[in-house]
Amino acid sequence: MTVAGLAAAFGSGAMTNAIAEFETSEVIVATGTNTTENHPVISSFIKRAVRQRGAQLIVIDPREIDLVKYATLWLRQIPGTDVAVLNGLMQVIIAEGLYARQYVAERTEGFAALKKTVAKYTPERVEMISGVPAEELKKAARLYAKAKKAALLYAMGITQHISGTDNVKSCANLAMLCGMVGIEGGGVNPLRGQNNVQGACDMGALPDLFPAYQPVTNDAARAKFAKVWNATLPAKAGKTVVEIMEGIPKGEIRALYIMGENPLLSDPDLRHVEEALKDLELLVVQDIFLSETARLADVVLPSACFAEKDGTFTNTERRVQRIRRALPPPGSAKADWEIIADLAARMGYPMTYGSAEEIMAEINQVAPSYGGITYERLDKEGLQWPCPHRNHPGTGFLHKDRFPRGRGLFHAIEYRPAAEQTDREYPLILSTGRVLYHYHTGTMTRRSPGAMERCPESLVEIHPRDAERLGIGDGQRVKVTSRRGTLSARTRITARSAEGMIFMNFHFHETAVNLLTHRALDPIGKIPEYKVCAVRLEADARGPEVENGGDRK
Ligand SMILES: Nc1nc2c(c(=O)[nH]1)N[C@H]1C(S)=C(S)[C@@H](COP(=O)(O)OP(=O)(O)OC[C@H]3O[C@@H](n4cnc5c(=O)[nH]c(N)nc54)[C@H](O)[C@@H]3O)O[C@H]1N2
Ligand SMILES: Nc1nc2c(c(=O)[nH]1)N[C@H]1C(S)=C(S)[C@@H](COP(=O)(O)OP(=O)(O)OC[C@H]3O[C@@H](n4cnc5c(=O)[nH]c(N)nc54)[C@H](O)[C@@H]3O)O[C@H]1N2
Ligand SMILES: [Mo]
Repeated sequence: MTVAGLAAAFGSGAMTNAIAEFETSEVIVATGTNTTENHPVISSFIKRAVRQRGAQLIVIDPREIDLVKYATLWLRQIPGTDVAVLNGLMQVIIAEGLYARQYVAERTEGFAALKKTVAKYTPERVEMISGVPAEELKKAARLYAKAKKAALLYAMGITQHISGTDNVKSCANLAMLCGMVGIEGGGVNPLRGQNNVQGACDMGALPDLFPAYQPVTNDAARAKFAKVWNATLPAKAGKTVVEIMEGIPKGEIRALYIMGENPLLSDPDLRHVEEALKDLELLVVQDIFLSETARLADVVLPSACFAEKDGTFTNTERRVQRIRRALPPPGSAKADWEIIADLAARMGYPMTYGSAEEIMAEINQVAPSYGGITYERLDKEGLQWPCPHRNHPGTGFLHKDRFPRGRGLFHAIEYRPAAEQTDREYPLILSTGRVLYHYHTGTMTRRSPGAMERCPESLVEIHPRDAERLGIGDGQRVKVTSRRGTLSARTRITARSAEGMIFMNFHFHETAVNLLTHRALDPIGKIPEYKVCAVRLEADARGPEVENGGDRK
C-alpha cells in the first residue's frame, strides 16, 4: 500500500533501513506512527536511542501519543495536513541553505520543480493550514537537516488519507533533500502492519504485480511467469479491495474469495460493505475463526494459524524468517497454501507442491530479491532481501550508491485538504486507529482474557474542552454520528486528542467505527481515508448502564 509513493521516488517500496540502525541515528522523525502501541519492539529501539545515546526525537502527530514523552520536539498538526507540514520543513531547509547540495546534484532529479513548489509553504502559511507554530516548524527543520544521520519513520497516519501517496512522496522528498537515503541510520521507513504484509506484497499479493514487484503489464515479466507456471496470465491489473466492493453492486464482481480478512469490520462505510457482500452470488471465506465476514459466507474454509504451519514471514525490515509448526491444526483445518493448491487442482490446474519448502524453491527461481533465501540458510538466521544468491549476506539498508530507478526523483506536491471537512452539522474530526491490547477486528485478541481485561471496550477519546462544551462526562454513553451511520459508545475524557478531534479504535464490533468512516480513496495507493471524517457527538439517552449497545448487532 505504501509501495506506490516510495516506488515513485526510489523505485522500490519497503523500509529502506534495518530496525537496529535506529540506535545509530542522531535524529529520528516519527510521523503518523503510534510506535509504542503498534510496533512496541521497534519503539524500544527508539527509546533506547533517545535515553541512552542522546538521539533527538521529533514527533509529528495530531495525538499526544506516548512517544511525545521522549521527544525533543512535537509538532501537532491538524489531521490531513501533512503535505503542508513537510513542504514547510523543506521550505525552511532550502531557504536557510541547509540541504545536501552535493547529494541533490549527484543522486536526485526534479529539484528545481520541488524548490519552486515548496517555496510557497512559508512557516507562517503552514501554521495557518496545519496549526503547527511557525517557530516549532523552523526548529524541527534545522534539527533534521543538520543531523549527520536522521531516520524518518511513518505508518498509517501518513498513508490513510486521500493524499496518502502524496504524503509518502513528501517524506521521501524531505529525506532525499537532506541526503538521508542510502546511509546507515537514515532512510524513509514505513513500519509495515501485519506480521507478513511485507511478504504478501513481495509475493505479488497485489492486483498489479507478480512476485518481487514485477508488473503484470510488463510483457517480459508475464512471459517469464507464464513459462514457469505453464499458464496464460492476464496483462491487465486487477481491482483493489475498495474497488472490488464498489464493483459488486455494478455486477462486475459476482463471486468473492476472501482469505484472512474481515472486511465486515475493517473496510470503510460498513453499511455499504454489508449490502455488497450480501449481493454476491458466491462468498467463500478462508479464516482461522468464524469472523463477522465468515458468518455471511456460502462456504467457509478453515485454515491453520501461524503456530500450526510451516513457512516464512517477511517482517517490516525485509527480513525473511522461518515459522515452524508447533501444533497440529484443529479439525479439518489446513495450511492456507494447501487449501489453495487443493482448490486449484479441483478447478483443473494441479499445484503439486509437497511442502512450504518446495514453494520457497520456486520463489528462489522467480523472485530475484529472494534468490538466495533458502530454508537451509533460514534454519540458522533470518535474511533481509535483496539477497540475490546463495552466498549473498542479505541487505541491511537500501539505495547505498544508487536507486533502482537510477536517480531519486523529487515530486513537487501541493497540499490538498482531506475529502470530508467539518461543518456545523458534523463539527468534529474523527480519527481512528489502534490500541496496544487489541489486533484489528479482534477475532484473535478478543479471545484472550488478558487482553480483554486490560481493554474491554472501545472508548471515544474526547478533549476536556469539547466534553465540557457538549456537557458530556467521563464514561458517559454518547452517540457518534457521521453522514454514513451512527454508533453508541462510552467516552474517555483526555487531552491526548486535540480539541475538535475525537479518536476511536476499530477493534470492537459492538462499536464498529467503520460504520462512520467513508470510502474516499487515495487516487494512486487506493487507501481509504480512515484518519479523517466529520462527525457529531451527543449524549445517548440510554445512559452509561447500557453495555455493548452499539447499533450494529
Ligand atoms: N496492538 C496492535 N498493533 C498493531 C496493529 C493492531 O491492530 N494492534 N495493527 C498492525 C497494522 S496492520 C498496522 S497497519 C500498524 C499501524 O500502526 P500505526 O499507524 O501506528 O496505527 P494507528 O493507530 O492507525 O496510528 C496512526 C498514528 O497516526 C496518527 N495520525 C492520525 N492522523 C494523522 C495525520 O493526519 N497525520 C499524521 N502524520 N499522523 C496522523 C495517529 O495519531 C497515530 O499516532 O499497526 C500494526 N500493529
Ligand atoms: N477505521 C479504520 N479501519 C481500518 C484501519 C484503521 O486504521 N481505521 N486500518 C486498516 C488496516 S491498516 C488494516 S491492515 C486492516 C486490517 O483488517 P483485516 O485484515 O480485515 O483485520 P483482521 O482482524 O486482522 O483480519 C484478519 C483475519 O484473518 C484471520 N487470520 C488470522 N491468521 C490467519 C491465517 O493464518 N490464515 C487465514 N486464512 N486467516 C487468518 C483472522 O481471524 C481475521 O479474521 O484494517 C483496516 N481498517
Ligand atoms: Mo495495516
